[in-house]
Amino acid sequence: MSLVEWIKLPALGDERGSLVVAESNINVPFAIERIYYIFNTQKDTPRGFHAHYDLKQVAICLSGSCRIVLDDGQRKDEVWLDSPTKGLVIDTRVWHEMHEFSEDCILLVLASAHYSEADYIRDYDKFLEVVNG
Ligand code: T46
Repeated sequence: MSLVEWIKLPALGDERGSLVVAESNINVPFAIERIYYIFNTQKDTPRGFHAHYDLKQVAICLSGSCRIVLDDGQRKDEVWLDSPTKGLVIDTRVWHEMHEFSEDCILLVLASAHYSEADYIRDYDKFLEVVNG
């Protein structure tokens, strides 16, 4: 089974432009406690390289594109985030990496909890121990 799960973010459009709605427990599968966004990135400088114990997230590329690697310790998937109408679920205990940011990339992340460094697993061997025992 694929690790890739998208949420529905249809553009409500008219002649004035497009509007997208993300709502807690409606099209976002958790209550949103925090948002953050990443920009001014560099193509050859990847980010991420961690998993979270409890945090659930949805990542949306508002502008530009980047490639996301998802890894649950058994399977690995890769997807391109390249549209403000595509929301990628990053589940708990999934190692994730963001690569190949385009110059204009703005990556918005909706998160299920406030920031806590204690929730990060930043070492890949430790991650494998946590998920595979
Ligand atoms: C994730 C991916 C998709 C804070 O102080 N508060 C925050 O809410 C966040 C998200 C970060 N920070 C600090 C921690 C670091 O000193 O900002 C700095 C950069 O964070 P980090 O190196 O973790 O950034 P990324 O891009 O590797 O990872 C981020 C999120 O941290 C992470 O939860 O899943 O984006």
